[in-house]
Amino acid sequence: MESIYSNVCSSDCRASCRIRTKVQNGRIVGIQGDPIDEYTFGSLCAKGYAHLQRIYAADRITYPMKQLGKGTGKWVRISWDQALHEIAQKLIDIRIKHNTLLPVCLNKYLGTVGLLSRSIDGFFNSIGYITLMTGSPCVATGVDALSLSFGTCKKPVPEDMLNARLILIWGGNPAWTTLHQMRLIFEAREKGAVLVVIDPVLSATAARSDLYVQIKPGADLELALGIAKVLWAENLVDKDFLTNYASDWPSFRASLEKLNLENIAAATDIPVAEIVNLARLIGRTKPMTISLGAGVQHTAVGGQGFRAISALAAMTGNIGIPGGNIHYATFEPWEFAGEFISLKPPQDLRGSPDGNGQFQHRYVGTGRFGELSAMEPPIELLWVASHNPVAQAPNSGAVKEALQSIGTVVVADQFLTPTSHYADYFLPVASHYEYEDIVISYWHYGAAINQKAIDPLGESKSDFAIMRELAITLNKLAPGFSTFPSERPAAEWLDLEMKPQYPRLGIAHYQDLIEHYRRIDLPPVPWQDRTFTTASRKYEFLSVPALTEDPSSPPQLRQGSEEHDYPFRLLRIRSFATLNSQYRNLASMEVISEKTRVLLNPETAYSKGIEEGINVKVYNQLGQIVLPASLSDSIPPDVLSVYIGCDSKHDIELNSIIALIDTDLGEACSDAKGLAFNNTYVNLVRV
Ligand SMILES: Nc1nc2c(c(=O)[nH]1)N[C@H]1C(S)=C(S)[C@@H](COP(=O)(O)OP(=O)(O)OC[C@H]3O[C@@H](n4cnc5c(=O)[nH]c(N)nc54)[C@H](O)[C@@H]3O)O[C@H]1N2
Ligand SMILES: Nc1nc2c(c(=O)[nH]1)N[C@H]1C(S)=C(S)[C@@H](COP(=O)(O)OP(=O)(O)OC[C@H]3O[C@@H](n4cnc5c(=O)[nH]c(N)nc54)[C@H](O)[C@@H]3O)O[C@H]1N2
Ligand SMILES: [Mo]
Repeated sequence: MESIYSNVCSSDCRASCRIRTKVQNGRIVGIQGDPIDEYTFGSLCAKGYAHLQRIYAADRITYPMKQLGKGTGKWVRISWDQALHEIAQKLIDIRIKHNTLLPVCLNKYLGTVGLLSRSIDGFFNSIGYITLMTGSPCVATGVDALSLSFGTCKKPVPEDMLNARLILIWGGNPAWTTLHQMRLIFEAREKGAVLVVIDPVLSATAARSDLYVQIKPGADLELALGIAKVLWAENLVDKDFLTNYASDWPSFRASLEKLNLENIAAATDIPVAEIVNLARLIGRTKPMTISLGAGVQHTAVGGQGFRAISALAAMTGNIGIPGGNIHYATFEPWEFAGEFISLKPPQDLRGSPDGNGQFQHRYVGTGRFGELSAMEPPIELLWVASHNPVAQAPNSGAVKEALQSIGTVVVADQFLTPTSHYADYFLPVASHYEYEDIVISYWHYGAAINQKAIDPLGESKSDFAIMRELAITLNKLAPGFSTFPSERPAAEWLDLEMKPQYPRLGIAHYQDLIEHYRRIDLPPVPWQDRTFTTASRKYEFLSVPALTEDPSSPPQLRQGSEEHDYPFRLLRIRSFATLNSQYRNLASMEVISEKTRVLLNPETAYSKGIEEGINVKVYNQLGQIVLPASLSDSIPPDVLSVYIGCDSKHDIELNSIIALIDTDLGEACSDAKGLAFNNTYVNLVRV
């Protein structure tokens, strides 16, 4: 018996590719891109094609387990009944002991962007006010920055890049991370568009550009302001936009006039003549569009950097026009009903109010695991889902310490990750081929159904099923503990959550998505009326004087970089073959991707006596890692770049030497500042 199912990749990736899945006798035998998808045109990335191996991987865990001592590796198989009862009893004991559930902490991120994963938040909302790790290690800084300038973070549809004559890729590597956007970039180039890439590393995308600008890491703010100065000085600005649609232009202009281009050249490592040429290209080639990536916003001044870069689009009138604008991210397609999130704990079990008399969660910013150990009441149970913080959060030493110190750590995942090494319970999660769900892309706004193609492998369950069954167990042991409506089937939840989306998609029920390709009806080009959603209803420039150390002195830029004791800036490079910490365990990926290694400039290597392939120790105040060196002219002499490749045998814990440093923004959209992963400095030595 052979059947074909409609699926969609649920990874946290811009593409959210639709997939056609071939099933024979209950087993998936083929995965291919869905040809009806107008964005992917039926092609998948290397990771998508590897789903088949990932689903049936020998090291996938498909039954619940308990570890006899964190970090011992002594896992024993247990039944779901035992796992759920023991965890439920812990929750009940915590409530009895503390009269509040604040000692329970949830740490969840976007291992899946499927709609049903919101049931995890829903479950915890249904039992009480807990400690919630909030914020985003990813887009929060950038979203806040663009919201400050425009009022709302909006973007054009990906295809609008075809209308651009100049494309600036600033701090992103779409050739590896946004494959289908790269196709559109190539098409735009064929039509005559010029591609400029601004990146400290000559990335796969930079290698395909017309003009590559090698910038000093973290100096994007300075470069953007330098370009803005030249645009103004050479009268390459759109006066209509600046007069009628922007606020604060006179003060922004005045601060530009006081900037010194020589200082900017020193801060960015880009000669004045090159800055002037780039500004002329930007000022004279319209429409121009800018694609902003994770690189700029993972620095301590990333938010201000984003605002300064977006100022270039505003000054040149490239806002609200086809082929213009900023491509970044938007949450606009995610306006679901909020049924899960709005669940409330039982009235009589709310616990005690906080200092302000409010009943609400206690928030801890993303990545700040060190803070968990110092809380009162202390954290006694941590639930990690869709996240691998030991591999991905900064300062993994502090993450491990926190996990070690917490009485009960539950990890829900598909594989034994570095995080689950410090867990007491491992709950096996089904892959997205094993239950029905919905994914809406935050990049191209396509809404796709994910059909259940096969039964969950072994005893694995979707996060939804786990939360639902935990609610049932809890209410059996302590009636009325959770308000989670556990009798409601998943399909009904999906329908309820999707109700506000139906008119936007022109469908009557989410299952209509099996036959139809639909996108949320957002305008292809934002801000066409040039009425912004800021307080002034105008585009708002950043305030340059805010950047000076002494506010009373005339506007000037930070000189060079911040204080640090180590000579090399450390950047992590995402691989085309992995997704954050995922896929590295697959043998098929090891074949196509190289192993993890540190890339360094040959000049640096020579000065340190390091040759190709030998092991080097990369270290700083946080610790050290040892990995093979690889010499590359694509890296500036004062930068080291760790390429995270595939090593099925062992994981290199890069983030053990990544410092926890706040970015300048992120709180408005996510309740926590973003993380400046790229502000880490290190040294290296041959071993
Ligand atoms: N294949 C693959 N695809 C992915 C992911 C993955 O891991 N693998 N992850 C997904 C996720 S979670 C995200 S957030 C997106 C991210 O996707 P992108 O936005 O493309 O981000 P990165 O791949 O991190 O690329 C960042 C680039 O910025 C550069 N950079 C570093 N520091 C600076 C700086 O200070 N200034 C400038 N101008 N550039 C800098 C780096 O050298 C790098 O080339 O990709 C998603 N897609
Ligand atoms: N040094 C450095 N660190 C970084 C970054 C960087 O550029 N440099 N980038 C940051 C960014 S942008 C991001 S977004 C984060 C990403 O960090 P994470 O969110 O930790 O990303 P992943 O490594 O993809 O881990 C997701 C986990 O969820 C699991 N998973 C997949 N599907 C499901 C599911 O349906 N249910 C459950 N329960 N689990 C599931 C996967 O197996 C995997 O273990 O990393 C950040 N960390
Ligand atoms: Mo991300």
